[in-house]
Amino acid sequence: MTAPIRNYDIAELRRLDLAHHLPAQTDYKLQEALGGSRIITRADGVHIYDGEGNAMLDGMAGLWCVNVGYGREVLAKVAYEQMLELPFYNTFFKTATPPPVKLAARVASKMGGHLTHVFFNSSGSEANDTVLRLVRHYWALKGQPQRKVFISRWNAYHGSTVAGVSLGGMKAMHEQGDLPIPGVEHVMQPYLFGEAFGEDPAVFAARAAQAIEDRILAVGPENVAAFIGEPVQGAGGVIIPPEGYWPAVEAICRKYGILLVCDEVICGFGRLGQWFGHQHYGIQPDIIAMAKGLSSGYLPISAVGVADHIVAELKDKGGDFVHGYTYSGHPTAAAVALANLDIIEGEGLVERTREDTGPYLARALARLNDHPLVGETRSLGLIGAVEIVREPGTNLRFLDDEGNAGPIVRDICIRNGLMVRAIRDTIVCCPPLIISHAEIDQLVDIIRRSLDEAEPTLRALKPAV
Ligand code: PXG
Repeated sequence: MTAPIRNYDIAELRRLDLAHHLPAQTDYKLQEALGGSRIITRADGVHIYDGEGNAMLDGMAGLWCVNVGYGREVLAKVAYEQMLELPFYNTFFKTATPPPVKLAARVASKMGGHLTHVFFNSSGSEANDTVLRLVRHYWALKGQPQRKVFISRWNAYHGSTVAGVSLGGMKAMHEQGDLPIPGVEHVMQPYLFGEAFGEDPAVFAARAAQAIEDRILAVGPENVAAFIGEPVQGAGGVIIPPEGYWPAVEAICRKYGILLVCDEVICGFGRLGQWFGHQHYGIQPDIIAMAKGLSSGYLPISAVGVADHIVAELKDKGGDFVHGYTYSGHPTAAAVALANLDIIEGEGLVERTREDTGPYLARALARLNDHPLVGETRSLGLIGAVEIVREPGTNLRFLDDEGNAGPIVRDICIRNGLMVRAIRDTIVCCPPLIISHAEIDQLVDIIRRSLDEAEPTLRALKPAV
């Protein structure tokens, strides 16, 4: 069902936006120059609508999160009913409410293996703060308090809080706020196209995993608490590691008794065609962080899945885990998340992504490989990327500074009715899991048309050689 269409005074909203609002991850000078933010007023299915009434295919599922698509009346009803019964109560000091308890059990059944328990938070960043505190607390309980170091990857994204930015590997984010905090080490990412063009994938997978072992040895294995990684790096540019990488990383963690943490904030809840991304790679993390698809973004909620052996240590040693947020296990958010999981399960969206729409997207994107601006297309499940290059068959970018072409193509895509993200010179997509074949074709056709339109501008950028 579509929400009633309200008439907004968009000019006034943009004026207020400039006068009072600091939107997230925004250049405020540019916001001013553009006369305010783009105002999205409503959405339905896989489409979003802006204040001028323009419809756009939402190739990003909001911000990698609206897995079940927009306009799900049942989620609104569940929130309404829960708010009337118990809008809020906390989970501090040995208290709980029904929705988070039921949701913990439900999430545990999807995680499987030795991941049996769940700690709730409201965002992916908060989940990773919980990860950092939980892991260090665990090692202290184990009598190894010196095990503090997290190993992560350059270009990883783990959030925007102090722990999230520190664990993440975004240099531009590190530069603001004197981060990372001590005790985080970054190693190379498994980005074959960008960093090892032409190298044999198996050799590269082994080399990228070896970089982790080398760093463990440099830091001293007795000081390393955990390795953290997204199964597929999302905000880093949809970096899909080559086959063999994850099993090798898991083996290295086991060899040195280091905890393996998977950040499933994007990869969870069907995105890669399994309930969780690590299940696609056949590995068994000790901790996972999840958010986004847990509620399909209808309300903010995130969770940390924890292995039984960690929980056993907490239960054995006792003492408060002095950590938690007011909204940990928020009953309304948890109730909506449960109903969201009912939809994902009831509509078979995980299997559909794995067996039908995921392969369909891969084939559709592959049709772009003959385009003179395309260096590579790749996807796994319903997350994909198109690499923009100056010469086909290479990974040469426009100008020496990577990052000029992506935003140009992205802006044309948006004008042509497709919301996508540009990450440097990579166009990425992550549509709602309900997307149809025809809409996938449309998504890819708009990218092609936009590349065609952008080509003269991009060729004009080409540096004189
Ligand atoms: N981990 C991963 C893997 C993420 O993708 C977070 C943690 C943090 O979640 P919260 O809910 O705190 O935002 C994310 C979030 C982008 C972009 O530019 C990506 C995210 C958030 C905002 C922008 O692609 N991912």
